[in-house]
Amino acid sequence: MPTTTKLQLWELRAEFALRLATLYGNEVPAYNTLVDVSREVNEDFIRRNGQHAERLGSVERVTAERHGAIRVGSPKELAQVARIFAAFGMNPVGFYDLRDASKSSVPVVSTAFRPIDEQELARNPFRVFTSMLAHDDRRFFDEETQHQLEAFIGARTLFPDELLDLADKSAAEGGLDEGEAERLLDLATASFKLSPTPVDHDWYFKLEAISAVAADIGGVPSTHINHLTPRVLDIDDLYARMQARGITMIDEIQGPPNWERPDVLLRQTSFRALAEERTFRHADGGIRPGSLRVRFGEVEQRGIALTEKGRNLYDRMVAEVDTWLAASPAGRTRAEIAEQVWRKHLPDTERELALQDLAYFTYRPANPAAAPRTGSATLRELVETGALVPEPIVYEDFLPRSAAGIFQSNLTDDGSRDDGQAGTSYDINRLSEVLGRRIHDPHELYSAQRSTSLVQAERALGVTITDLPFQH
Ligand code: OOG
Ligand code: NI
Repeated sequence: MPTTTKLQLWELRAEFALRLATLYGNEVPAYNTLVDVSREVNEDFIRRNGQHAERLGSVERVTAERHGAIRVGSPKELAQVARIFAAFGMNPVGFYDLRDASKSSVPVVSTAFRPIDEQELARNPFRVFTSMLAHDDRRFFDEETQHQLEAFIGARTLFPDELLDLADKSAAEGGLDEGEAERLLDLATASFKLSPTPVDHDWYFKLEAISAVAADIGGVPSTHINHLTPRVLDIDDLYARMQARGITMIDEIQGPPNWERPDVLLRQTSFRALAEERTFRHADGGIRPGSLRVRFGEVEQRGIALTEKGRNLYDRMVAEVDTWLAASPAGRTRAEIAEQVWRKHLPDTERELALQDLAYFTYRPANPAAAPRTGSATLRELVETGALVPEPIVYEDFLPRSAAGIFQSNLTDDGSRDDGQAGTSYDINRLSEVLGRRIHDPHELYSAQRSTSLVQAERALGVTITDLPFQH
């Protein structure tokens, strides 16, 4: 019998990410510039920082690392997307409500599909931020528009049955043989390609007046990658280099400020991509060329994942920056204020972030001779004597406020919303039902990783850790 090689989920995922990058680079050439500049930034950072540069991920991982963003129109489409990503070992994690995180009109709720276990993340961390249009939210859409959206979106097929069947098979069997893998990759990549089908002019611009995001989702007959985001080790350097090349970046880097202390969570920035040519079908029956400008280039720098306690502190600091900024004389920037607020509240070492239960770490037994002989010890003792070394866990998720900021700063127009109306209520459970699978809570994933490492550490050192600042 001929033997065929089976491709594992992570191999399929890595290949899928590469094919999407090729596709997107052909469609949006500025993306290739961004990738080149990101590579230069990372190489220089590694040259300057040596081994320490790999503290938050190996050079191989960071160089290959991307996140994508896609947008779909209905619960049915979102459930199909979940089946496709499962074929690549990507599971839904986290719930983001961008309707409330933004003052302009961004009528979507989102999750991210990504690998969830440590080994899978290390092999290839490809993740895709996935948004679903809240077409039934009365703050944005009146009853007539809701029904028109349902009819338009209900009539289209984003993903062929063959793709969905192959995807289910890959997920069930943990991969596919070469021939089927090739077919899966072809079909999956093609479904995110920009469609040449003419766009219905009046329908598209009716939606655009309400929300450019709604038009991008519900005004066209297919879906496409909105952006692909490389990871850099120094986003301030990237920002400066892109501007030096004449590319206008958005005003601010979203997320935590620049400082020399440990980086936490996620810093992101973006630029508007050029207008792209599309053809439009007009009310007079004519088909004529025009252009749309909906895609953008984004880049990010990842830091350490914050615990719930750390995240609450982060949210309080963001609020403090807002208040302070509003009361400040013109000319003071958010970044300057943020840096001061951060210095006031956040400890300056990884060790204190770990011991005060502000950020997630795993604990590596390093020097068993330093461990106490008494059979029990506090985490602080073990870390301070060098018996255990905390290693940071990278933040693998997103930030709703930054996501809203990115959406918003790349729109030409705020659109319209009527906050006098009640919104449709969505939460992680309702979206899990839509997906037909449970959306993981990011905190549970990070904290399980920390617990596992502590259990192993206790065993390796032969001690029980008392006084843990958190449950495990
Ligand atoms: C998603 C925007 C959010 C991020 O990195 O926070 C996002 C979109 O534009 O569809 O990608
Ligand atoms: Ni993004």
